[in-house]
Amino acid sequence: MTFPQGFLWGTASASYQIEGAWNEDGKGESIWDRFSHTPGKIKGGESGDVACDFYHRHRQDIAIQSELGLSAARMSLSWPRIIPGGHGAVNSKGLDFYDRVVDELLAHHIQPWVTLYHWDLPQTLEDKGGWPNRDLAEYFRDYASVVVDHLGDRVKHWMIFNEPWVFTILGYLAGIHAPGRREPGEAIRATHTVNLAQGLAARALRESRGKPAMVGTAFSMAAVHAASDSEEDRGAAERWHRFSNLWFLETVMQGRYPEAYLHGTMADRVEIGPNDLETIKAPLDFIGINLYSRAVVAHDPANHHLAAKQIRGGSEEVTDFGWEVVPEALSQMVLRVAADYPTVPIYITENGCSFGDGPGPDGTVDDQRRISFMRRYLAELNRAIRRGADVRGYFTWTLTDNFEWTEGLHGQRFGIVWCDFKTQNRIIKESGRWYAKVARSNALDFDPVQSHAR
Ligand code: IFM
Repeated sequence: MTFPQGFLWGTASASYQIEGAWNEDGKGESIWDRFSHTPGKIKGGESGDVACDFYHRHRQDIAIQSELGLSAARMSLSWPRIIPGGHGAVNSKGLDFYDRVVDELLAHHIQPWVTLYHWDLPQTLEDKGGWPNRDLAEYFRDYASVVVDHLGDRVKHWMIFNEPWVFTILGYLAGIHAPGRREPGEAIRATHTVNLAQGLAARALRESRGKPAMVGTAFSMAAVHAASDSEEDRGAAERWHRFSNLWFLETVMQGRYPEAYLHGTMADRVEIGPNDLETIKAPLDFIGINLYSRAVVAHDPANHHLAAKQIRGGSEEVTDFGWEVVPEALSQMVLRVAADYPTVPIYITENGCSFGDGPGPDGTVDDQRRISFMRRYLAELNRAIRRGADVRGYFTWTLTDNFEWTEGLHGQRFGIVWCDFKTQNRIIKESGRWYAKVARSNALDFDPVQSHAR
């Protein structure tokens, strides 16, 4: 199975999950610093204070990416490292760090794909109300301008947000991610501010003094499967799809909220200003899809908004996180997005799995389950491409095992490179070596029988 010429192969990462150096060189506190320093929030009381120490070890990690023959690296910037107070004064040492990382990637012929925001909001802005506060949209636009003015001469591919649905809903509704609030009304308001911020930042990135930028966002997506064939369950699945997959995509592409509610609209729930939808609409140059699994959804009259609930899928094969392994979810999702936006290129900005396999007696990490997972998901991606989807690259989550949010450092290992968090020693896993072969040959050796052997 070959991939289109020029197809990009990379890994994805996020500032808080790998950088460490949480209070070095003038960096401000982020909501994830505050959250992980609050007892009881993170498994084992761990934090990203040091994480993979990428702040000091980025040269080594970029050398590994180069050794693997990868052509692109997705990374995110820490807003409080660059603007410690969220808006206003810029910390030049923060920008210097990202200069070093971008220059090192380019020196290894690896394209930097930069995400502006992967969840580490400056705590000062949370103190002003966080994402439910509309003012944040403009602060975010200003941050985007600072960043693109500085890096835009070298960075050509930008993602505005990583998984806007996840950080608004888990952060402000479910309360299991920073800032840990459980306020349903505020959560929906947060989604509106983030949509405004997305539109404003897209313009800021395009107005940069540098060369033209390609602008997208990395959306969390899961193919939604109805719990049964009943009309009610199918309706619920469609509403779930619109809310969880399209809430930030249809807005930016078309300037309207998807019709996800059983009764009423977004405008009945949040005040939408007269020009808001115009501001929000800023069609993206590419669509980033982060996909790990599927969602199985049933009708639920107790949910007054979506009248839907996610239920257990029941697949036997799951990752250590308990996420169902459903490779066809990737082709289904890609083909659906491609059908909705046939002229917009798609990139898989995240896909991967958590399996805890560690070093064996010979020192190697033989993570065959990860290889099996990746091979089957990539085969499905290849199938979607053959059916006409314009997919131009794949970023596996992630390079090194890292800080997996509430699961801490040791809870879930997603890396193709083992990280010993005590010694900071790295070992390229067998999956990393396998992925390197795929990237180098731009092709997948797919044997359906072997690929199911676990
Ligand atoms: O680690 C996360 C990442 O930050 C966002 N997408 C999902 C990954 C695995 O949970």
